[in-house]
Amino acid sequence: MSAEETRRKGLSRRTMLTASAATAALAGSGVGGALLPALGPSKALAQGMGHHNLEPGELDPYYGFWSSGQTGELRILGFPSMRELMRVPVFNRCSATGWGQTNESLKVLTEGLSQETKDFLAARGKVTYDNGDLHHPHMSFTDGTYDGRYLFMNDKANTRVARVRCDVMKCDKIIEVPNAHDIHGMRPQKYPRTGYVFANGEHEAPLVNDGSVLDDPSKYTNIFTAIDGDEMKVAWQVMVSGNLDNTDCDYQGKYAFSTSYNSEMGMNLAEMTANELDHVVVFNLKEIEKGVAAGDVQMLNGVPVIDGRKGSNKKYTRYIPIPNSPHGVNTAPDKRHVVINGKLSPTVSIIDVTKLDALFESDADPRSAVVGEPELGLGPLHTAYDGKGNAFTTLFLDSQVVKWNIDKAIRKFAGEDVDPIISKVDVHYQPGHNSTSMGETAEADGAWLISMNKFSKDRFLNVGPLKPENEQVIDISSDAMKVVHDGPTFAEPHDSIIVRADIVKPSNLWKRDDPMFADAVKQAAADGVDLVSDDTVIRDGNKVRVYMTSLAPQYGLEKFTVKQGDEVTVYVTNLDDIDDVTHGFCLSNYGIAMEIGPQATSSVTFTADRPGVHWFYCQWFCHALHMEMRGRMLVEPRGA
Ligand code: K7E
Ligand code: CUA
Repeated sequence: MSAEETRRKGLSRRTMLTASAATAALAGSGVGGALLPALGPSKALAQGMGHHNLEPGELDPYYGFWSSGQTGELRILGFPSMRELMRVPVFNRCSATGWGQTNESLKVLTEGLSQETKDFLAARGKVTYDNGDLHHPHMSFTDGTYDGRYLFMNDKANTRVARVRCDVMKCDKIIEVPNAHDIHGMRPQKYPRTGYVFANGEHEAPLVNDGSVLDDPSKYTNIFTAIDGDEMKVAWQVMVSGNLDNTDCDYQGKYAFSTSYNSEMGMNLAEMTANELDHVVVFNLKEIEKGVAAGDVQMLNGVPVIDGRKGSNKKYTRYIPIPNSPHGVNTAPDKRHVVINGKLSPTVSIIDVTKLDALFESDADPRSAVVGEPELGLGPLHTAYDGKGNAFTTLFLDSQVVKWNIDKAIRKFAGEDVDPIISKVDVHYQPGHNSTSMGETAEADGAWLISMNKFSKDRFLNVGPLKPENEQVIDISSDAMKVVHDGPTFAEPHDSIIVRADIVKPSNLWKRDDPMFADAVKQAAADGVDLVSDDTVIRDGNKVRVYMTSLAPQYGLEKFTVKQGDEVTVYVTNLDDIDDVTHGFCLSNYGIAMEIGPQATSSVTFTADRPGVHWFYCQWFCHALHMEMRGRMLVEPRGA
């Protein structure tokens, strides 16, 4: 270790805050730096020893995949350092990358929309939505743990589900889910693999929502959807009673679960919270598949819809009464227990999945599957796990995270005099989701917890009436949970997953045969153009296709000429094959900008309706002569 590194360690305020008191005292005297190397920062991190801060140049042991709520993007963090590594635009419009403007992104954003939605948007001069509400990012599973293939995420605002490819960390599919309203809870199947992506329609509405039924809630229904995550197509849907909040599934590949905070099917707050008991819906996947195969469905917007409503008396669903307005549902890494978080009830309810067969096979009392119901505190919303038999539940109203033991809670429920609560820690303030490292998989490692708090109030410098949220990293390697980091963040990270870094293996370069720009390759071939060697302009009536390469610090064309009113498509192929050399194409005063990754092709189409000289330039810093990376679009005036 160099003298400089030793000094940094010794003086680091965070080291002092997070190391043991003895080490901190020594650090203050300048000796701590000598002690710390024995642990080694990376080793300490992997062991959850409280060293969430990294030295410059060190890599995190985990990826964090973060939602951004109403911002509509996916965020990638290094964890536990909480350094934001990347933003992946999904449901939002992105100025930097051109997401929502390039032909490649517009294809992803539009191909999964229904004709009705396309018509609705077209009447507003749009081709896609430009907002989204992304709550729940989750990775695909194989055999009960993350497999590094895909990330799936919901859009509550416009009833969509999206997929991000983990090899390039770009969104490659977005589908609108028909018949459902406002996708909220969403989880991938854990076993044997994903497989299905389960998606909850949160809000109830008439099944055929064409205006023939309006203010008659007795005719409203809710829809649970299973999406084929490989094809990104809806496999089947189930009509259910009560609205649907969050969802999860078991490790057997047999059941999925959805919480319902409004079993009353109420339309206003008083009606929605009237009952002491709401429910969790249990979906029997095999029976539903059989029912679909046997044709016990109605086809609606091209999707088989099965009736699983209360009293439909079929084998598809069971309703387990749960107190009161349950919110999160989280399956434990013990592969057996599922925790339903009470929200308005101070309890969580523990379901034992081995007791579910009896519900379907012998019509046992649905409550017989509940094996524990510990009272934890006020406002339990979401639960995470350490893989050692303990659970961590956020208490929204108490502004706390409570650590409790699953086995003790079950024993208490059976009449034993034990206290399942191990410890509580204050968080700042009002936590929603929490996540543990690998905690929603069978490989939960018990190192770290993140508490995603809805309010930061006084924790940071005041930035005006709109304040950041606050995410707090908590060391859970010992029973006394320790908050080691405050992380201010913009709207609004509901949910996150923390994935061991070795599982995620993104590429450094694009492959020339990537499906993302296959249409550009096809069009070039039709024009007799080789994207990697040709710089040329093809005129096709009033359509003009400009093919241009980019190699730092130059475009293949220093200028191109079109006529006013032409529909112009500019294809830029980035020939650089060095890591991290991304180019841009920004056409000034035309509102156009896009990213072109190394070895990728990106394209954008626009009407050249402003005559004159228009500069285009590279807006992604790529070279010492980046400023010089520019060219001109010459637009001949109409009639010239
Ligand atoms: Cu609790 Cu949308 Cu996951 Cu937010 S939901 S907190
Ligand atoms: Cu190319 Cu900047």
